[in-house]
Amino acid sequence: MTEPATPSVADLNLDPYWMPFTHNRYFKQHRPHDRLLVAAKGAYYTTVDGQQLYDGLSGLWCCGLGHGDPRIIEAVKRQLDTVDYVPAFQVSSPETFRLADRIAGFAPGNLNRVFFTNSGSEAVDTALKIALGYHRLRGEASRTRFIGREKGYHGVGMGGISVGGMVANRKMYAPLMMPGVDHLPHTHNLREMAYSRGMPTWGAHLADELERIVALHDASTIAALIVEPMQGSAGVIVPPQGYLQKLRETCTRHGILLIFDEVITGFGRMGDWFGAQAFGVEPDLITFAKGVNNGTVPMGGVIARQGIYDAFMQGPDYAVELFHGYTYSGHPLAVAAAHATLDILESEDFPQRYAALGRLLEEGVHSLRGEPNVIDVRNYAAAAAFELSPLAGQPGLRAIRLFEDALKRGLLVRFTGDTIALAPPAISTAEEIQRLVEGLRASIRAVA
Ligand code: PXG
Ligand code: PLP
Repeated sequence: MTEPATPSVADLNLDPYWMPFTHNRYFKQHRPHDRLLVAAKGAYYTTVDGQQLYDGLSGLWCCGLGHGDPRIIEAVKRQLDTVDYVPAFQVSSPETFRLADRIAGFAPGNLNRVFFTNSGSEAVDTALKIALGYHRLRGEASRTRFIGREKGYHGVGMGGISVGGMVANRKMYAPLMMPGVDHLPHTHNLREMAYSRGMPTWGAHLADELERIVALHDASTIAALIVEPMQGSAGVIVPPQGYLQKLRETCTRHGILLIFDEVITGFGRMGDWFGAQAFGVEPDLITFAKGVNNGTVPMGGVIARQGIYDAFMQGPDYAVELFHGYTYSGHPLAVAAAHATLDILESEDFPQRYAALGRLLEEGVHSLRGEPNVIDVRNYAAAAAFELSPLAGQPGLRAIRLFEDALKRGLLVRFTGDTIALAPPAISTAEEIQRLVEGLRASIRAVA
């Protein structure tokens, strides 16, 4: 790797910062300057050395409008000058109420009650608690089980890893995980669905597994099913045609709540406001985060069907109904950033712009079929991925090499296993998508 270019970076002590989801030893040994970012504007980051990096994953799926939009920045600055913090419990601000009202307006059907958190992980644990409470309050306290899905990512809270299906995120914490969780099989099958454009035609029958799981445990013990409409973290695994509809029907038939974890799929990425609308399936609860305020200030939340909220509204009206909340639920800075983000999403019809970008992306990424070691290409709206065959005995290494080669070409992308995931900012031009694809083609060849 290159020698440190500026004294300030050369002097930087990398040891104390324990980096999340990162190979800490490798990073600290190599001190990669192209992974130390100091500025961002539009679709580009700037590294400490002044290199421009195209932001191929919109941050971590959160900055879909690109970076530094003056309308969002100004809204946050204005908020700081007005009020920095408002207590979240027993007190609020008009803007927080107004934000919940707006989010309810974008949500499908009668999902119209919004609870704020600070992250997707907290949103997931909140949704699981709401599901348990709902059944208990309705006299079905035996409904305590949750069903997740293999390869699912629901953040890193104890609830989220329990319903999640990523073994590396789970195995270390096995004794702490929630009891009474079962998992649907994942829908990733290269033999049947490699190179699908959009939703694979094969795989709806995998939803029938839910009937088997219900028969095993009995519906009276199951509180909720939680799935990502499109699995993001696992590497853009798109639901097969008819699959989510079947899950919905089975849940309805058995009184099981359906939770869509829309932390990645919410707020435009799927070409509609939520994956629920894009895929035409209405869940009972939606979790969101990331795109709600373009990643500017941490924020997440849960949107509940009105009947779920209503079930909690019991007992004397001076009593707290849900013993749950975060110091920073509905933080004024996050709320301000969200209003500005929603203004832009709404006025410039960003869901449609994501869909249009998706058409370019689809053409681009599928042209990588046939490149060395590429074994799958998949996409839905403005999300795409390609999968590489692993190096013998060293799974993941080929993708790491590709990631590093792409950085040299000015492209920041994301790898998971041997899959490269792409979620470009919606403001990207056709030329930028072409440069992204051609840069990745060169990287695929370089690491072959
Ligand atoms: N649910 C889903 C569906 C997610 O994608 C979370 C919950 C957790 O959100 P927080 O805000 O607690 O991180 C996520 C987060 C990646 C990547 O590279 C994906 C996520 C986070 C970081 C990286 O795919 N998803
Ligand atoms: N731990 C302690 C000791 C606390 O007092 C609190 C909040 O008051 C928390 C954890 C939870 O923090 P947060 O509300 O930011 O999630």
